[in-house]
Amino acid sequence: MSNALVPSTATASAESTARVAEVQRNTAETHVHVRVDLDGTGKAQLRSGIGFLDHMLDQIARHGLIDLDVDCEGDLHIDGHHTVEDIGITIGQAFAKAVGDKKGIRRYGHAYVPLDEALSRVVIDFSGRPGLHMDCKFTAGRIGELDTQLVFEFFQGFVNHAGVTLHIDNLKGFNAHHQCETIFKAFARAMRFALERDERMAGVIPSTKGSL
Ligand SMILES: [Mn+2]
Repeated sequence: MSNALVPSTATASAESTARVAEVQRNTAETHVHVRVDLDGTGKAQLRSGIGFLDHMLDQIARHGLIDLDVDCEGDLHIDGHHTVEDIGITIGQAFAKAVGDKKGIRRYGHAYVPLDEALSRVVIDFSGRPGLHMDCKFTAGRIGELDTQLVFEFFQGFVNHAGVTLHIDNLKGFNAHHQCETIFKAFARAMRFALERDERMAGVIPSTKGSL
């Protein structure tokens, strides 16, 4: 079969379908509700229970031009681990649902984002294959109420459930708030590019395999 790059006939309606998804994920540790609109305007309603995480999720919405609602009741009396990881998982599930069959998207995206002395590069592939490669040596163990080790857990959760390959490199930075913010902003920009529709690829799944 070599028809992977031939537009299929059933794409016209798929392309006008809203890329919106809602996921409710309940465990004994957390209850997470996520709603996402990949073609949004950057509006966010965020109640993760961790202030600095809300600030980071806001970057995803704002710089990804994604509408994002996140509501979490987590076991923060233990620590932030389950909350941060499960929010990553649930956002990943919502993205996988919203992006659908990936017809017409660019698939790959990358961005470099600075914030004063800090600089990060994020490269994403909506490949269908989970893979996280993250290199960031945070200069502090905590940023506000967020344990910086949990940034990795957030992205691991996202990657596993969104089915993406994600390379995150913090290239420079002294202030941990800046390091983290450049990562989330670059992640948002990279996703925006990867998820936007490429007019020259209308109705085409961007893979020689014919599926992603
Ligand atoms: Mn900030």
